[in-house]
Amino acid sequence: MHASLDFSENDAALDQAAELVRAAKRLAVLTGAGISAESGVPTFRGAGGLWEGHRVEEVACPEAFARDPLLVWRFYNLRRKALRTIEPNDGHRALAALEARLGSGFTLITQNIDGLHARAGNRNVLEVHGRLSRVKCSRCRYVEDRPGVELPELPECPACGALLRPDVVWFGELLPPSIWQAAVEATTRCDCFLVVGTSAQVYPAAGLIQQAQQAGAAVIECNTEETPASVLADVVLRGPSGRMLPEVVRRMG
Ligand code: BV8
Ligand code: ZN
Repeated sequence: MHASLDFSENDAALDQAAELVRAAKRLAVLTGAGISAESGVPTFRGAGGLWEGHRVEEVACPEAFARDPLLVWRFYNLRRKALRTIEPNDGHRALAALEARLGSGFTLITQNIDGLHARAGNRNVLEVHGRLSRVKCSRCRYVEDRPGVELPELPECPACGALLRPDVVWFGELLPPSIWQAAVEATTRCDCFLVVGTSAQVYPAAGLIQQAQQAGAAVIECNTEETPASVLADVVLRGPSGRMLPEVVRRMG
Protein backbone atom coordinates (compact mmCIF):
# COMPACT_ATOMS: atom_id res chain seq x y z
CA MET A 1 0.00 0.00 0.00
CA HIS A 2 2.11 2.87 -1.27
CA ALA A 3 -0.16 5.82 -0.50
CA SER A 4 1.41 9.09 -1.62
CA LEU A 5 3.81 9.66 1.22
CA ASP A 6 3.59 12.89 3.19
CA PHE A 7 7.02 13.44 4.74
CA SER A 8 5.93 16.68 6.42
CA GLU A 9 6.22 15.51 10.03
CA ASN A 10 9.63 14.03 9.27
CA ASP A 11 10.84 16.73 6.90
CA ALA A 12 13.47 18.34 9.12
CA ALA A 13 14.59 14.97 10.49
CA LEU A 14 15.01 13.57 6.97
CA ASP A 15 17.18 16.56 5.99
CA GLN A 16 19.28 16.18 9.16
CA ALA A 17 19.65 12.42 8.60
CA ALA A 18 20.70 12.96 4.96
CA GLU A 19 23.24 15.55 6.08
CA LEU A 20 24.71 13.28 8.80
CA VAL A 21 24.95 10.26 6.49
CA ARG A 22 26.46 12.34 3.68
CA ALA A 23 29.09 13.76 6.05
CA ALA A 24 29.91 10.34 7.56
CA LYS A 25 33.33 8.85 6.89
CA ARG A 26 32.30 5.61 8.59
CA LEU A 27 28.64 4.60 8.80
CA ALA A 28 27.51 1.61 10.88
CA VAL A 29 23.93 0.35 10.58
CA LEU A 30 22.11 -1.96 13.01
CA THR A 31 18.92 -3.57 11.73
CA GLY A 32 16.22 -5.65 13.39
CA ALA A 33 13.06 -7.44 12.32
CA GLY A 34 11.30 -4.14 11.48
CA ILE A 35 13.29 -3.63 8.27
CA SER A 36 11.88 -6.93 6.96
CA ALA A 37 8.29 -6.22 8.09
CA GLU A 38 7.42 -4.64 4.71
CA SER A 39 8.71 -7.82 3.06
CA GLY A 40 6.01 -9.71 4.92
CA VAL A 41 8.34 -11.25 7.54
CA PRO A 42 6.48 -11.19 10.89
CA THR A 43 8.30 -9.21 13.58
CA PHE A 44 8.85 -10.70 17.00
CA ARG A 45 7.14 -7.86 18.86
CA GLY A 46 4.53 -7.07 16.26
CA ALA A 47 2.74 -10.37 16.93
CA GLY A 48 2.76 -9.63 20.65
CA GLY A 49 6.03 -11.48 21.13
CA LEU A 50 4.80 -14.51 19.30
CA TRP A 51 6.28 -16.14 16.25
CA GLU A 52 3.90 -18.52 14.54
CA GLY A 53 2.09 -18.97 17.86
CA HIS A 54 5.17 -19.54 20.01
CA ARG A 55 6.85 -17.24 22.51
CA VAL A 56 10.20 -16.95 20.78
CA GLU A 57 12.15 -17.33 24.02
CA GLU A 58 10.41 -20.68 24.51
CA VAL A 59 11.37 -22.14 21.16
CA ALA A 60 14.56 -20.24 20.28
CA CYS A 61 16.70 -21.76 23.04
CA PRO A 62 18.84 -24.90 23.57
CA GLU A 63 16.57 -26.17 26.35
CA ALA A 64 13.56 -26.22 24.01
CA PHE A 65 15.60 -28.05 21.37
CA ALA A 66 16.73 -30.66 23.92
CA ARG A 67 13.19 -31.05 25.26
CA ASP A 68 11.23 -31.07 22.01
CA PRO A 69 13.39 -30.92 18.86
CA LEU A 70 10.36 -31.67 16.68
CA LEU A 71 8.49 -28.56 17.93
CA VAL A 72 11.58 -26.41 17.40
CA TRP A 73 12.17 -27.81 13.93
CA ARG A 74 8.52 -27.26 13.00
CA PHE A 75 8.89 -23.61 14.14
CA TYR A 76 12.02 -23.12 12.03
CA ASN A 77 10.83 -25.08 8.99
CA LEU A 78 7.81 -22.78 8.86
CA ARG A 79 10.14 -19.77 8.71
CA ARG A 80 12.49 -21.49 6.26
CA LYS A 81 9.53 -22.13 3.95
CA ALA A 82 8.55 -18.44 4.21
CA LEU A 83 12.04 -17.50 2.98
CA ARG A 84 11.05 -18.83 -0.47
CA THR A 85 8.37 -16.20 -0.97
CA ILE A 86 9.87 -13.11 0.62
CA GLU A 87 11.82 -10.44 -1.26
CA PRO A 88 13.99 -7.56 -0.09
CA ASN A 89 12.05 -4.27 0.15
CA ASP A 90 13.01 -0.64 -0.60
CA GLY A 91 14.49 -0.29 2.87
CA HIS A 92 16.94 -3.14 2.24
CA ARG A 93 17.71 -1.70 -1.19
CA ALA A 94 18.42 1.76 0.28
CA LEU A 95 21.06 0.19 2.56
CA ALA A 96 22.60 -1.56 -0.45
CA ALA A 97 22.75 1.83 -2.18
CA LEU A 98 24.47 3.32 0.88
CA GLU A 99 27.10 0.57 0.86
CA ALA A 100 27.67 1.12 -2.87
CA ARG A 101 28.19 4.79 -2.12
CA LEU A 102 30.34 4.50 1.01
CA GLY A 103 32.30 1.35 0.18
CA SER A 104 34.53 0.16 3.00
CA GLY A 105 33.27 2.99 5.21
CA PHE A 106 29.97 1.11 5.52
CA THR A 107 29.22 -1.75 7.93
CA LEU A 108 25.83 -3.45 8.23
CA ILE A 109 25.14 -5.29 11.49
CA THR A 110 21.93 -7.27 11.42
CA GLN A 111 20.01 -9.19 14.08
CA ASN A 112 17.87 -10.68 11.32
CA ILE A 113 18.35 -14.23 10.14
CA ASP A 114 16.31 -13.92 6.92
CA GLY A 115 19.29 -13.21 4.62
CA LEU A 116 17.42 -10.34 2.92
CA HIS A 117 20.32 -7.86 3.22
CA ALA A 118 22.61 -10.15 1.24
CA ARG A 119 19.86 -10.68 -1.35
CA ALA A 120 19.41 -6.90 -1.63
CA GLY A 121 23.10 -6.61 -2.59
CA ASN A 122 24.86 -5.69 0.66
CA ARG A 123 28.24 -7.41 0.93
CA ASN A 124 29.69 -6.43 4.29
CA VAL A 125 26.89 -7.91 6.43
CA LEU A 126 27.55 -9.02 10.01
CA GLU A 127 24.79 -11.53 10.84
CA VAL A 128 25.20 -11.49 14.63
CA HIS A 129 22.31 -13.93 15.22
CA GLY A 130 23.16 -16.35 12.43
CA ARG A 131 21.25 -17.25 9.30
CA LEU A 132 18.02 -19.24 8.97
CA SER A 133 18.99 -20.93 5.69
CA ARG A 134 22.10 -22.46 7.31
CA VAL A 135 22.01 -25.56 9.51
CA LYS A 136 24.77 -27.09 11.59
CA CYS A 137 25.29 -30.34 13.41
CA SER A 138 24.46 -30.30 17.12
CA ARG A 139 27.56 -32.43 17.71
CA CYS A 140 30.27 -32.21 15.01
CA ARG A 141 31.40 -29.28 12.86
CA TYR A 142 29.23 -30.09 9.84
CA VAL A 143 27.50 -27.01 8.38
CA GLU A 144 25.35 -26.65 5.25
CA ASP A 145 23.53 -23.67 3.70
CA ARG A 146 20.64 -24.67 1.43
CA PRO A 147 18.31 -21.67 1.11
CA GLY A 148 14.69 -22.44 0.40
CA VAL A 149 15.02 -26.15 1.03
CA GLU A 150 12.61 -27.55 3.59
CA LEU A 151 14.40 -30.17 5.65
CA PRO A 152 12.82 -33.39 6.87
CA GLU A 153 11.22 -33.05 10.28
CA LEU A 154 14.24 -34.22 12.28
CA PRO A 155 17.25 -33.79 9.95
CA GLU A 156 20.33 -35.84 10.77
CA CYS A 157 23.95 -34.95 10.18
CA PRO A 158 25.28 -36.82 7.11
CA ALA A 159 28.70 -36.93 8.79
CA CYS A 160 27.90 -38.25 12.26
CA GLY A 161 24.16 -38.93 12.39
CA ALA A 162 23.42 -36.47 15.22
CA LEU A 163 20.54 -34.01 14.94
CA LEU A 164 21.05 -30.97 12.74
CA ARG A 165 19.93 -27.62 14.15
CA PRO A 166 19.34 -24.15 12.67
CA ASP A 167 22.61 -22.18 12.57
CA VAL A 168 21.10 -19.30 14.54
CA VAL A 169 22.00 -17.85 17.94
CA TRP A 170 19.41 -18.98 20.50
CA PHE A 171 18.64 -17.21 23.75
CA GLY A 172 21.37 -18.02 26.26
CA GLU A 173 23.89 -18.73 23.48
CA LEU A 174 26.96 -16.71 22.61
CA LEU A 175 27.03 -14.65 19.46
CA PRO A 176 29.67 -15.83 16.93
CA PRO A 177 32.84 -14.30 18.46
CA SER A 178 34.58 -13.01 15.32
CA ILE A 179 31.35 -11.53 13.89
CA TRP A 180 30.49 -9.95 17.24
CA GLN A 181 34.01 -8.53 17.54
CA ALA A 182 33.71 -6.96 14.09
CA ALA A 183 30.34 -5.47 15.03
CA VAL A 184 31.73 -3.89 18.20
CA GLU A 185 34.73 -2.55 16.30
CA ALA A 186 32.58 -0.98 13.55
CA THR A 187 30.31 0.53 16.21
CA THR A 188 33.08 2.12 18.23
CA ARG A 189 34.85 3.47 15.13
CA CYS A 190 31.89 4.90 13.24
CA ASP A 191 30.97 8.57 13.19
CA CYS A 192 27.35 7.87 12.29
CA PHE A 193 25.21 4.98 13.63
CA LEU A 194 21.87 4.25 11.97
CA VAL A 195 19.55 1.90 13.89
CA VAL A 196 16.58 0.57 11.92
CA GLY A 197 13.57 -1.52 12.92
CA THR A 198 14.67 -2.93 16.24
CA SER A 199 12.84 -2.86 19.57
CA ALA A 200 16.30 -2.59 21.17
CA GLN A 201 15.42 -5.23 23.78
CA VAL A 202 17.70 -8.12 22.83
CA TYR A 203 21.25 -7.97 24.21
CA PRO A 204 24.12 -7.75 23.58
CA ALA A 205 23.07 -6.41 20.12
CA ALA A 206 20.94 -3.64 21.61
CA GLY A 207 23.95 -2.51 23.66
CA LEU A 208 25.67 -1.39 20.45
CA ILE A 209 23.42 1.67 20.30
CA GLN A 210 24.70 3.03 23.60
CA GLN A 211 28.26 2.08 22.64
CA ALA A 212 27.98 4.10 19.42
CA GLN A 213 26.60 7.10 21.27
CA GLN A 214 29.33 6.90 23.92
CA ALA A 215 31.96 6.65 21.19
CA GLY A 216 30.69 10.01 19.94
CA ALA A 217 28.82 8.84 16.84
CA ALA A 218 25.73 10.69 15.63
CA VAL A 219 22.82 8.28 16.18
CA ILE A 220 19.85 8.12 13.81
CA GLU A 221 16.87 5.87 14.57
CA CYS A 222 14.31 4.77 11.99
CA ASN A 223 11.34 3.04 13.60
CA THR A 224 7.56 3.21 13.37
CA GLU A 225 7.40 3.35 17.20
CA GLU A 226 9.22 4.80 20.20
CA THR A 227 11.92 2.42 21.53
CA PRO A 228 14.65 2.57 24.20
CA ALA A 229 16.92 3.66 21.34
CA SER A 230 14.84 6.79 20.68
CA VAL A 231 16.24 8.67 23.68
CA LEU A 232 19.78 7.89 22.52
CA ALA A 233 19.15 9.20 19.00
CA ASP A 234 20.17 12.62 17.70
CA VAL A 235 17.67 12.23 14.86
CA VAL A 236 14.48 10.11 14.86
CA LEU A 237 12.76 9.11 11.60
CA ARG A 238 9.32 8.05 12.85
CA GLY A 239 8.00 5.93 9.98
CA PRO A 240 8.42 2.75 7.94
CA SER A 241 12.00 2.06 6.85
CA GLY A 242 10.78 1.02 3.37
CA ARG A 243 9.86 4.65 2.81
CA MET A 244 12.15 6.60 5.14
CA LEU A 245 15.49 5.08 4.06
CA PRO A 246 15.00 5.62 0.28
CA GLU A 247 14.01 9.22 1.07
CA VAL A 248 17.22 9.77 3.06
CA VAL A 249 19.25 8.40 0.13
CA ARG A 250 17.29 10.64 -2.29
CA ARG A 251 17.96 13.74 -0.16
CA MET A 252 21.69 12.95 -0.06
CA GLY A 253 21.73 13.89 -3.74
C1 BV8 B 1 23.47 -13.99 25.37
C2 BV8 B 1 17.77 -15.75 16.48
C3 BV8 B 1 24.58 -14.84 27.16
C4 BV8 B 1 16.73 -16.77 16.77
C5 BV8 B 1 17.55 -14.13 18.30
C6 BV8 B 1 17.51 -10.09 31.03
C7 BV8 B 1 17.94 -8.79 30.76
C8 BV8 B 1 18.80 -8.52 29.72
C9 BV8 B 1 19.28 -9.56 28.90
C10 BV8 B 1 18.83 -10.84 29.18
C11 BV8 B 1 17.95 -11.11 30.23
N1 BV8 B 1 17.70 -12.43 30.23
C12 BV8 B 1 18.38 -13.01 29.23
C13 BV8 B 1 19.09 -12.05 28.60
C14 BV8 B 1 20.01 -12.24 27.47
C15 BV8 B 1 19.19 -12.41 26.21
C16 BV8 B 1 18.25 -11.23 25.99
O1 BV8 B 1 18.67 -10.17 25.59
N2 BV8 B 1 16.95 -11.46 26.24
C17 BV8 B 1 15.97 -10.41 26.06
C18 BV8 B 1 14.67 -11.05 25.54
C19 BV8 B 1 15.77 -9.71 27.38
N3 BV8 B 1 20.15 -12.44 25.12
C20 BV8 B 1 20.70 -13.61 24.79
O2 BV8 B 1 20.38 -14.68 25.28
C21 BV8 B 1 21.81 -13.53 23.76
N4 BV8 B 1 22.91 -14.31 24.23
O3 BV8 B 1 23.18 -13.02 26.02
O4 BV8 B 1 24.40 -14.88 25.77
C22 BV8 B 1 25.85 -15.45 27.46
C23 BV8 B 1 26.86 -14.64 27.98
C24 BV8 B 1 28.02 -15.23 28.32
C25 BV8 B 1 28.20 -16.59 28.13
C26 BV8 B 1 27.18 -17.38 27.58
C27 BV8 B 1 25.99 -16.82 27.25
C28 BV8 B 1 21.36 -14.12 22.44
C29 BV8 B 1 20.28 -13.24 21.84
C30 BV8 B 1 19.97 -13.73 20.44
C31 BV8 B 1 18.65 -14.48 20.46
N5 BV8 B 1 18.31 -14.85 19.07
N6 BV8 B 1 17.31 -14.48 17.02
C32 BV8 B 1 15.53 -16.56 15.88
O5 BV8 B 1 15.37 -15.47 15.28
O6 BV8 B 1 14.76 -17.51 15.80
S1 BV8 B 1 16.90 -12.68 18.88
C33 BV8 B 1 15.46 -12.43 17.96
O7 BV8 B 1 14.66 -11.56 18.64
C34 BV8 B 1 15.74 -11.76 16.65
O8 BV8 B 1 16.90 -12.19 16.05
C35 BV8 B 1 15.81 -10.34 17.01
O9 BV8 B 1 17.11 -9.95 17.30
C36 BV8 B 1 15.02 -10.30 18.28
C37 BV8 B 1 13.81 -9.47 18.02
O10 BV8 B 1 14.31 -8.19 18.09
P1 BV8 B 1 14.07 -7.15 16.91
O11 BV8 B 1 14.91 -7.53 15.74
O12 BV8 B 1 14.27 -5.83 17.51
O13 BV8 B 1 12.58 -7.36 16.46
P2 BV8 B 1 11.28 -6.90 17.25
O14 BV8 B 1 10.13 -7.60 16.62
O15 BV8 B 1 11.54 -7.05 18.71
O16 BV8 B 1 11.15 -5.33 16.95
C38 BV8 B 1 10.78 -4.91 15.67
C39 BV8 B 1 10.88 -3.40 15.67
O17 BV8 B 1 10.64 -2.94 14.36
C40 BV8 B 1 9.85 -2.75 16.57
O18 BV8 B 1 10.48 -1.72 17.31
C41 BV8 B 1 8.84 -2.12 15.57
O19 BV8 B 1 8.33 -0.89 16.05
C42 BV8 B 1 9.73 -1.86 14.38
N7 BV8 B 1 9.07 -1.88 13.09
C43 BV8 B 1 8.02 -2.65 12.68
N8 BV8 B 1 7.75 -2.37 11.38
C44 BV8 B 1 8.64 -1.44 10.97
C45 BV8 B 1 9.48 -1.11 12.05
N9 BV8 B 1 10.47 -0.20 11.96
C46 BV8 B 1 10.65 0.42 10.75
N10 BV8 B 1 9.89 0.14 9.67
C47 BV8 B 1 8.88 -0.76 9.74
N11 BV8 B 1 8.14 -1.01 8.64
ZN1 ZN C 1 27.61 -34.24 12.83
